[in-house]
Amino acid sequence: MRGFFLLLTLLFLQTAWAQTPQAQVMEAWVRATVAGQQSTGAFLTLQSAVPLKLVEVRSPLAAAAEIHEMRVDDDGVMRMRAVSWLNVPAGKATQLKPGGYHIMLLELKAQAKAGERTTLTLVLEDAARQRQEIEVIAEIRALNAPPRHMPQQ
Ligand SMILES: [Cu+2]
Repeated sequence: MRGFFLLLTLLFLQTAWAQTPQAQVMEAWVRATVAGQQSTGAFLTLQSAVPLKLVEVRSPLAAAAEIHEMRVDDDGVMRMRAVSWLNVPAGKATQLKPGGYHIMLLELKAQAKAGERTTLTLVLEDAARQRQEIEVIAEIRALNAPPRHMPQQ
């Protein structure tokens, strides 16, 4: 009986926590890799009622992760480079997608196989520098799989 009440209390706490999210994460996915590949991209859409910064990402799939931007260099070549954070403006969707901002999973611990799942933990910071962590499940999709919301040809 005592254990039962403890369980109820834990469930209640978890619900209370889940009801006060500042940010929502949608459409999280990770690009599948071939054997031996060291890194891959992770993509998602973030939406928040208040301005936030995405400051850190972790995944059990990778020993390290970075936030990357795509930028055309002086020589006209598009390159990606790490940034310290990504602004998530209030009230509009911030998309991380192939060819744009993305999460780079580095030093992969295993092959990312299409159809499997992994988790991404996002660390977000608000204007008062309070941090929150959001854990999402990300589907691993084939190398050439189009995003789900794109029309199929
Ligand atoms: Cu990258």
